[in-house]
Amino acid sequence: MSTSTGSIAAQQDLSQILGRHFIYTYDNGWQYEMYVRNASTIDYRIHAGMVGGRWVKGQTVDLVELDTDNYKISWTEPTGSSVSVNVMPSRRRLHGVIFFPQWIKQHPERSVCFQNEHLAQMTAYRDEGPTYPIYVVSEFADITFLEDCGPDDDSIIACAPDDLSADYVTRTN
Ligand code: FER
Repeated sequence: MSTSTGSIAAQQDLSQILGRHFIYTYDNGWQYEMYVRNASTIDYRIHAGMVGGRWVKGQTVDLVELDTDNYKISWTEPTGSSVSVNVMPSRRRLHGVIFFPQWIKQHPERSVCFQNEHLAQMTAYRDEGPTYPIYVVSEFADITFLEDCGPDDDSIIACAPDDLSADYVTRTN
């Protein structure tokens, strides 16, 4: 997806986002956790919200540095959902836009699983639809926990959200 050639694109410094693991709560109450494994891959868990309980490893993403302390991570899920998240790690803020296909709005529980083990089911739901109208959720979030785990660590996101201790998501730093 690297098609631009301008000076900002040529000077990408991803050092402040690569390997970062963070827990955040959107202003609508939805709580998420993301681990930036490397420049093209994230793992994540969803702790609360419309599709709370869902988790994913090895999702391919597009990651760019927009400016100082401002990274944009964008991808499309096997479900047909598209997501674009701006992360400001030092500012401890984030903004996400999620574009849900209509079938997830109607049946959110269908996407609540460890997606890696249900890829054929997810793409079947995606292709069955309905896709439209797209349900767009645009929200700011506070990053409540942030740590540097280094790259490609499989132990960071390794179990379902429900299998974590109660204080896992309430830790702050
Ligand atoms: C996020 C917003 C949405 C995020 C993931 C999603 C890991 C995924 C949504 C879905 O597929 O249901 O901030 O971060």
